[in-house]
Amino acid sequence: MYRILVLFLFVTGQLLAQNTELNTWSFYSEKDSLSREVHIPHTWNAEDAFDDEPGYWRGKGVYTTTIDIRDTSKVYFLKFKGANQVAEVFVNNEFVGQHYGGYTAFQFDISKKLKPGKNKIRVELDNAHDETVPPLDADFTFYGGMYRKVMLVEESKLHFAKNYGTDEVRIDPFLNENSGARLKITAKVENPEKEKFSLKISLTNPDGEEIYFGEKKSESAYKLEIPVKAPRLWSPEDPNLYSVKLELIDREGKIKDIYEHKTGFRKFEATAGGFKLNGKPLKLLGVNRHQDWEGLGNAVPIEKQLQDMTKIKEIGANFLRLAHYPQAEEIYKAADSLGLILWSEAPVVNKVPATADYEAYKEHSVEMQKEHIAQNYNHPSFVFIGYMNEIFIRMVFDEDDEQKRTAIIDHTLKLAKTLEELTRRMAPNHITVMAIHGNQIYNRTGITEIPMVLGWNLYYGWYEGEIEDLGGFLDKEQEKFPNRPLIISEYGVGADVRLHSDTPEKFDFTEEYQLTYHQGYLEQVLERDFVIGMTAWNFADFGSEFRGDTKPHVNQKGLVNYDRSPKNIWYWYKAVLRPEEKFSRFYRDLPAHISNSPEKKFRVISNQEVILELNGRQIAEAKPENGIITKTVKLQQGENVLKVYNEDGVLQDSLKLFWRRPDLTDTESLSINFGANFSYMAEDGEIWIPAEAAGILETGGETKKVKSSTNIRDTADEPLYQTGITGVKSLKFQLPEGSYRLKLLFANLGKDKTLAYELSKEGKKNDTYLGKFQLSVNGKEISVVKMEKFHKTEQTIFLEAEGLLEIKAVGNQTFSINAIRLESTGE
Ligand code: GCB
Repeated sequence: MYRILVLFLFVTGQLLAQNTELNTWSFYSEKDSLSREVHIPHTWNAEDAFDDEPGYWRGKGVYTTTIDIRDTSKVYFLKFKGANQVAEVFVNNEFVGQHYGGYTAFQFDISKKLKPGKNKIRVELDNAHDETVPPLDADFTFYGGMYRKVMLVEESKLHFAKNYGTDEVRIDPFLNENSGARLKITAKVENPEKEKFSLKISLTNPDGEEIYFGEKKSESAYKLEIPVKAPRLWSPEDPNLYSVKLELIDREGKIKDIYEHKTGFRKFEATAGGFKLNGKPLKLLGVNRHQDWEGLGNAVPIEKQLQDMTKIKEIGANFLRLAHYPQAEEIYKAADSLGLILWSEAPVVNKVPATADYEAYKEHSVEMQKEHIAQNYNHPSFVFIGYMNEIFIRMVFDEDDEQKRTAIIDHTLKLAKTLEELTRRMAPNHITVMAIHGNQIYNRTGITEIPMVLGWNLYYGWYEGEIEDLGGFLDKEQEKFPNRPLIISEYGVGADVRLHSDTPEKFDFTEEYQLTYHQGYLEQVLERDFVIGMTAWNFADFGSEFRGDTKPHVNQKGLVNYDRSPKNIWYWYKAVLRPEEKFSRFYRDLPAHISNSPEKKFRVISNQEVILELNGRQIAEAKPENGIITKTVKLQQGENVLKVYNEDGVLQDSLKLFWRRPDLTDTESLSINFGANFSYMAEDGEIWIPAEAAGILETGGETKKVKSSTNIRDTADEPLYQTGITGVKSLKFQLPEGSYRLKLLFANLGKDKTLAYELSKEGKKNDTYLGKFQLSVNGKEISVVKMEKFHKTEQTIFLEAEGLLEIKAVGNQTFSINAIRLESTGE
């Protein structure tokens, strides 16, 4: 079933050559010993990283295809833009090369192994854990597969030399002291047959006009310098791009190879006084980005990925951290043309082994950083270069042995120095950077002295402390290290758009807590000039298999959902980071207000003064504070219509809101979630309210609220099962006379584990294990079967009520319960 694919001329990006995208492969997985046809981009973990089974398959997959070679006077390269994580490549069953690391491109010259006609390509790819390949551990899923493009690149024998997965051409734009600029270009040429040729160089300005043309005689290496008068500078507001074109022309005037790339003239510096772009101070504000997508894992078509870049630009970001690994080439190109300053990094995350694996781990890290820099160097957006993230976090959590800690620290420092030195050598005009977690171990070991700029990943108000603690922490760091440029490289909280609360609290996963948190962080950072920038964690929700948050296997700190639909916070950023683009939009929570009180707090996301209207009557003129207008209104029973106008009376947005009381007098159902401070909208549209809001409840026994962060099996309703109450002797509700279906929801939450990233280390360890127990419901006995850990069960019973519902433990027992739903059967 081998197939050859579309041939086409590839003219964008770095090279012009006859390129064939190899899209269709036969794929054999060692997991199931089956072969199937697959298409690139491909991963084998798009599904199993999200199912109830802990873990995801990490092992070997074998891809095979055939290519048809007609012109043997050419040279051929197989280029992989990203394959996770160890690849071995064979042509006609002969080994051609091996590559470590899943996030950088690599290519092999396969010419010598080819014969005219059909040739067989085999790629053995393995994503099994390997102690020599970074990242060893991280809060994201290491999907296996050839998830970026694979190309057959056909070149003339005379071509630009290749190294580290790219052409050996370096472009350095420099601004002179006066208003002029110069472009330095170095290029190497592969010319095995010592042909005579010429190199043509042209530079085109942002309007497409050629402003320089030159021609050089045959050389194996070039060092060129092109003067540019009055360059139009590259910046986030005005990302002016120039085009560089280099052509190798043979004696007959035929073009043998072309290298084309966009460049931009800009100058940057980062000091403790702040960041400057083109001599002007610029506060760097933006987000982090992971590359995966709901339902697709990391095998995400480029068109989709580019939508991310527009959405990031749209909120007014000028800065983007590509965490924790180099991303697709097109992402860098989009950053160039949109004007996003990049922090790009190699994937050395969470730990460095202090074992016999260290040397190989170091070698692979060094290779990755070389590829990372070589492949992205020419992008004007490529400014901050990193190579480590929270590198001591595993040690802090897992290692108590002093000797072992010392060894880990020594090895990590050694590697950090090597990577720093390498980065400064390969990219002497760039800024080096490292991200660390909120722990003084980094200052104590001196690793913080190694990079030029330090990035702190700070989660005050989530994993530890309170939102307001941020400022104090920053001030202290600034006092201790006044000359150190500092960025907040991560800050964020999990937010599930199905959860809403007017009393948001830490770790509740409500969007309201997310809003409060981001408001607090931005405010504290804007007050401090010495913080040169910040990037929110994360632009989008992303896959992290081990997580058991309210949506298991997903880290929900995104400003947009995993499918990229915006959360409220995305609009809030847009309002505050782009004050010139006036808009007002109702903050969306749940479509119904189920409460005894008609009073409802609502919010408008806005960067302008507004007029508010409720059910056709003007209720207020209001001004936003920190991007939000908050108003409490009295609703009428049933439907309410809210409208917001700008000062000129132009309608900005409208919202329908339904109010009903939490009883069964007028409605058919009531759903109550115990132990929760939020209302939850399930997939079927049912809104589950917290027991307190139901307001009709009496509980007997010494009850305790419990909360878990574990994936509950066989349900997508984690928010119902992850909270509950234990120690209950009885529950009493008033119910209008009638017949009902009562559903009781239970879960065995086991012992709650400490979250991997819970920085305060203590964690909460509730033993919420449920044994088998007997209940009586209005006198009728039922027994709840013993559940396995992290499993749930439900009991449905029909009852006639004469004004009361009473659920009681039988005998001297107590019980735990997670949620109940009452539905009138209408009889
Ligand atoms: C961090 C890590 C990042 C995690 C994040 C989190 O500090 O750098 O990879 O995803 O925290 O959400 O816990």
